[in-house]
Amino acid sequence: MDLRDFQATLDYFTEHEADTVIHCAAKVGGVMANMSYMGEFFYDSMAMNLNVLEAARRSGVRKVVSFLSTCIYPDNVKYPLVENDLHMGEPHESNFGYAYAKRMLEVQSRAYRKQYGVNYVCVVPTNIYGPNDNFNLEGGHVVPALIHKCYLAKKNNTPLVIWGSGKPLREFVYSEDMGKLINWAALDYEEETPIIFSNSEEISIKELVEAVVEAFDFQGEIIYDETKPEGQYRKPTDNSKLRSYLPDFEFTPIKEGVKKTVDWFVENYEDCRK
Ligand code: GFB
Repeated sequence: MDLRDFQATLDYFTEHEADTVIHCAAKVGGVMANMSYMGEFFYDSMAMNLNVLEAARRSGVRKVVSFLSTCIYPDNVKYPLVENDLHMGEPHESNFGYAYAKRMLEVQSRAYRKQYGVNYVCVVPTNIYGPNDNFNLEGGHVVPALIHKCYLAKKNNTPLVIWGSGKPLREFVYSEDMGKLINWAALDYEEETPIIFSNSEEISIKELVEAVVEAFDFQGEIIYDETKPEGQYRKPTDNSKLRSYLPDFEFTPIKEGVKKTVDWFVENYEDCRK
């Protein structure tokens, strides 16, 4: 159903009587999509969040795990980011519509804990990538967009064009690792304060390009188009809270995750989102 429609959402939750809800639904996209559709990113995500948590509450859902993102944290804050910095200033101008809608999801979860005693929690992943991602060249995030671009550049013998200078830094997490962490949170995370899910390992976009190029054995020209948006320069995280719970959790190294995603994309090219 359309989660922007409260009655349809409530009917669905009432009919299915869930015990736990994992709330991943939002209007999502890369830096260009966020900048181009700021109003929709705010309205659609706000509407979905309000409806999902309220329908969950009314239908007796005991636990909701909601997704935030490190990009919703303040742009001017002492790095690395820690969980409690969430409301300590304006987010980056490139995605404030999405960012404030997600911040209000944290506020709604906390308010519902206080009034209704429900165990609604929030997790904060860094940039997620992997199989089943959105490989759209304009609206997708950097990993899927570069994989799609490199596939076409190799096939058509054309240059691989990267947005920006390649200098910005990002932390990436492979989707299957995120799945395992979410399962843990659904079963065992009870705190009011969000928890950051990251490996706290920054790489530059240039290093990411090298991983994609290596995975495709691409030999062609690489062009950096500095007329394209770069978003935040960096958003490094402190994952010591996660490590206090899961000291031995192993994250998939970026080269291995990129290779797996490239293989999945090539195999599913016809049917994947793009
Ligand atoms: O993944 P991305 O769109 O999101 O961009 P953000 C990451 C970096 O990759 C930026 C560069 O510095 C881009 O300039 N980049 C280089 C590219 N080539 C490309 C390309 O072909 N496509 C894209 N998309 N980027 C998002 C937020 O910020 O982070 C969202 O806007 C969301 O709201 C997401 O939260 C996790 O990391 O800049």
